Amino acid sequence: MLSHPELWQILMSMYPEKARWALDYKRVPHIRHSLLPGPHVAVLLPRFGQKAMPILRHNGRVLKNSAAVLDYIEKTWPDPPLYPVDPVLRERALDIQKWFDDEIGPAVRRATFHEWLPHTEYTARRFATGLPEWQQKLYVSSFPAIRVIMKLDMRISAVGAEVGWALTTKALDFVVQHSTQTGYLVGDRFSVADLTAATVLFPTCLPPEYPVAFPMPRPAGWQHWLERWQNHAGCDYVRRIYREHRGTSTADTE
Ligand SMILES: N[C@@H](CCC(=O)N[C@@H](CS)C(=O)NCC(=O)O)C(=O)O
Repeated sequence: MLSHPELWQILMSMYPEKARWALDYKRVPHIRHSLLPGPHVAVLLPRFGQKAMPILRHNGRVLKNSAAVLDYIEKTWPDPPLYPVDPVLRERALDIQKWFDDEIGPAVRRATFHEWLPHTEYTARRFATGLPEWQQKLYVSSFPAIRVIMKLDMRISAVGAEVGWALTTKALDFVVQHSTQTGYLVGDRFSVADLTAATVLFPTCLPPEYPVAFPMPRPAGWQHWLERWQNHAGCDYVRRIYREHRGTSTADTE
């Protein structure tokens, strides 16, 4: 009998959300291991030789990087498909995934983390959502040290945030332009391209179907960030894709 796939994730992060969404979309029962940024390094590095998530383990195979994880999921559980059948369309969908993964995701992250990180309590509790209060408190108290490493690791700076604003506009304009005819980025149905674009843009548009609730109240800078985009037609696309295709969790454990 085949075992359930196991997914290592940060609950609030965009790339693990791609993997969760693909598993949920294909109704694959799975196990999730949620880690806190900072302590995650001690868990993942010795075991997998990598600290970035998602990491998927299934039947002795370990997949790292969200595109490789999605490719494995697609080939192991083909229905419903996330890759277009037509090879030209498939290549186009994978190119769009790559652009969002490599350029837009890190840029959105630099801009949003620039707003979140100075707010210790807010950011630490955001990452520790769902944990018992004593663990949240412990994480809040250790967060100033973790923040230093996160800033260096993700190259968070005011200049990076500026670039993030510009690339977010570019990405929102892109999804509007390319979904006008059919409602989807490639061909006339939901694909890996839509899943990736909507996931990478979730911190910009905050679709209600995103499966984890963010704490309130929001820091002013982040509130400003959200208000800046809410009326952009690109956010209508992101919210529609989430509403129509996100579905519910098939995880056995969260
Ligand atoms: N290009 C990678 C990016 C993965 C990534 O940056 N993951 C973040 C979460 S969104 C992470 O695990 N960061 C913690 C770390 O790198 O230590 C992918 O598509 O999987």
